[in-house]
Amino acid sequence: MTVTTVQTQPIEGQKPGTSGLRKKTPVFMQPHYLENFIEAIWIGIGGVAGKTLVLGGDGRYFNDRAAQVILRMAAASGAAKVIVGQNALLSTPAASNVIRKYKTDGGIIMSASHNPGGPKEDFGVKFNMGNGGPAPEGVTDKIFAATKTLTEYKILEAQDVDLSTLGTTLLGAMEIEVIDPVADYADLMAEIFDFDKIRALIAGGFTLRFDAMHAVTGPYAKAILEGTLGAPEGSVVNAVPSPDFGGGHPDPNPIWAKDLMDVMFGANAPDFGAASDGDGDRNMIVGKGAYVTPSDSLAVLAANATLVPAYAKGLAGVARSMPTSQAVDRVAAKLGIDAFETPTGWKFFGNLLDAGRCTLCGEESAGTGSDHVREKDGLWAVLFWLNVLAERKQSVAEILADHWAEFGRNYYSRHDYEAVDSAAANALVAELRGKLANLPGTETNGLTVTAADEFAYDDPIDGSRSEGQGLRISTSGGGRIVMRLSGTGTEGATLRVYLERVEEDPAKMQDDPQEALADIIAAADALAGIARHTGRSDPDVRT
Ligand code: VG1
Ligand code: CO
Repeated sequence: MTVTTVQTQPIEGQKPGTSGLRKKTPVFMQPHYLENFIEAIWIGIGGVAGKTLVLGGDGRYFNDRAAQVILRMAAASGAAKVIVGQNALLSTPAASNVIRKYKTDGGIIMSASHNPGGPKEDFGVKFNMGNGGPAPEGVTDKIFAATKTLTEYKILEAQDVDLSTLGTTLLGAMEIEVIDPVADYADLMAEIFDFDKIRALIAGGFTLRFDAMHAVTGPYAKAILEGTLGAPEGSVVNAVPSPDFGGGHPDPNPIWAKDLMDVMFGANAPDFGAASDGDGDRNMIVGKGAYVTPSDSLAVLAANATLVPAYAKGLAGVARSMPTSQAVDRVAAKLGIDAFETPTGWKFFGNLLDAGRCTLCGEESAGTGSDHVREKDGLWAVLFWLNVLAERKQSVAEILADHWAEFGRNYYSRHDYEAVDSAAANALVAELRGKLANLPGTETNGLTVTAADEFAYDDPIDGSRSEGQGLRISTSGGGRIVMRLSGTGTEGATLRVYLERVEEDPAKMQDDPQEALADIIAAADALAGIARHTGRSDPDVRT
């Protein structure tokens, strides 16, 4: 087989965002587009020669084609071996596990995660390091720099590799091992949780519904929830991964997982509902008539962690992204453990997890995880809840109520303004940034601003500094407003407005979050001029 060296030119705009490079699929399918970015990864990681990598994706449109290109490029540049999930499928947490378990040098995950998939929708590529976690900024900066200077890439001339059959083959001199995408992950879950207890819970009549949203967790949830844990067939719905996620938006929140919400708030609701996203790293938890915000979920799991075998000895610490509600901080304070605040994106948790400084971490965007892998993990969070429910023998609503009674309730909501004109969004941020220094002490909508700044993060482990990570404004009454622009969107700009207020009055724990936050919501608009800049009177999504 011959190696061809293809002449190419830098392509603009290949800067990895919050989680890898995400673009519209037709952009990724342009000549050289994928190849350039893969070559830039090889350069950014110091070459792929002699290395062993993992490859998999969430099965979205172009996943199969991209896998063949990546394999031929890895072989052409001298990689020793690539471990591939069967049919090029691996959920993001499963990929993280395989990278770690087989002590590989890293991996490539093909996914645009919660973004829709299809010929006209989104595709993405991300590199994870040997620890199983997303490449840190130091590495993504090198990859981006390489996209701006590269002039050629190497690719092997070869037929497609059969990725549907388990086992080992050769591509040129490179070994390819096709593995069952579910088996290693299922083994890991069995080590972490008390499967006997969960099995007994389900055998006792506890009912559940897991909505895989036509995305990659279907086979994982079927195998574990229905296969191993004995949930009746049909408990996992939309379980077959499809290239366009059944035409849906595989983002597990009350808007995009509305079907599940309707069932859980309907007359014959099961005891427990959950959903996951395109690549399986996000989770939504909902009880009978009780939606659990991701921020609350993190706090509840932290408070109940010792009920799970893997965390029985207690937590080293917890970490949350800056916009995530401070509910988990209150748990950490009570437990006497560290609570870290990091920028948005899972890559910032990696150093803390590697150093053993934190055990659980999470984001308000439906991401929860622990030191078992270096990605957030949707199905893991679901199993964690099931383990807690099996031990506590209470409903989700009761567990939430108990939690708020003990720790107070951090009312929380995120308002997204999607596909906003980029110039308008940037102007909004620039104007608010310019005002921050003068805000403390001023009053808006009856609230006094107590602090305002732009978040920068100094990594306590490697000392690196990440600036420009979101504008945050604290108010009297335990209120907080955070604003930042999304780094995963592929169309215009998405403005995210994160709203929070602490309530400690036991009589006020069951209010509607939008009502409980009304003053904060009004203050956010008054301070930033959201309607004035964007021309929008309402957000597209409220989570
Ligand atoms: C969003 C979320 C962030 C998450 C990221 C990747 O980023 O806010 O918390 O880590 O998506 O999640 P942004 O920059 O759009 O706000 V996933 O499941 O898309 O890998
Ligand atoms: Co995801």
